[in-house]
Amino acid sequence: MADFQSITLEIEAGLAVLTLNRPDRLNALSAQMKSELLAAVRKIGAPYSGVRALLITGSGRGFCAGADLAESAAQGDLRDAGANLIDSYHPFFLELAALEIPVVSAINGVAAGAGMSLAISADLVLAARSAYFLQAFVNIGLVPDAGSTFLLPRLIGTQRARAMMMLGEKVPAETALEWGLVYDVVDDDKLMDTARTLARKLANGPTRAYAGIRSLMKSSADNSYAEQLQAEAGAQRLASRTSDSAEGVMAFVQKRPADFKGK
Ligand code: T3D
Repeated sequence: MADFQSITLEIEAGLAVLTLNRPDRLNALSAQMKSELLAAVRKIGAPYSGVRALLITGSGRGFCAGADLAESAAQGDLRDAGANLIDSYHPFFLELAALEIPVVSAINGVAAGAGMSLAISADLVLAARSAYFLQAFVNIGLVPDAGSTFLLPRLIGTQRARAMMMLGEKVPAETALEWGLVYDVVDDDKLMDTARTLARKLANGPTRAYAGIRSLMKSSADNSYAEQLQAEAGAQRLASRTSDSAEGVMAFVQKRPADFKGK
């Protein structure tokens, strides 16, 4: 367990579990938490870290209530939210997006503001039945940030994204599932077991193929059809040369489960 104050990070057998840990503030993103998140994601993404999947969740009754508004208020007239984003949010969100391993988020309660941006930055978002999503920004006169205007319309379409962003209303987990914002919704008491099982499956899977899938899903947002076919061919060339691909094919022929090593 690494030595952090506002988060915890456990790494076991290739699975990293990162827990936001300021439950009395609904895990709001303080300066300290953001700097610890950056350190954690760098540790996870470091060469030879051995981490093959990341699970992100929150402690207590919230996933993350977004920016720590007590800190925002304390900045008073000197506050420049744009500078805050560039200095203390973007480095973390960019490193998270650049990870070459699958990321799962387990949404245990409210995911609001930049906390919602974090929730939907994951490849697979799993929500507890009592959880909800909130584009809280507009309620305090701000615009969505930390990637929400990029990710949200791509996940749920522009009309629903605009409604969430402009109305600032709670979207319950079941609605989020219907809209395609989350992969699945489970009973609250099953959330962490289900999330760990899912993340463990990914940690034991063909890691380099997952890296290729992450990269292709990103490039498909902007590429033409022809460019994306080309990107698929490039990624497939790399994947087909991995030991895991050789193992997958051999396991199929020998009618046994594949034993992927992430190489
Ligand atoms: O400058 C920049 O940093 C730019 C970046 C901006 C990114 C953003 O994320 S902007 C959006 C910031 N987030 C919000 O506006 C959400 C604020 N919170 C809420 O609207 C509500 O707390 C919730 C809807 C999330 C939950 O409501 P509820 O009724 O379940 O809980 P609560 O009683 O409001 O909150 C519980 C405690 O957590 C409470 O403290 P207390 O009274 O028990 O001492 C509350 O003040 C605290 N808390 C909740 N959210 C935040 C927070 N403390 C600091 N920052 C928060 N965001």
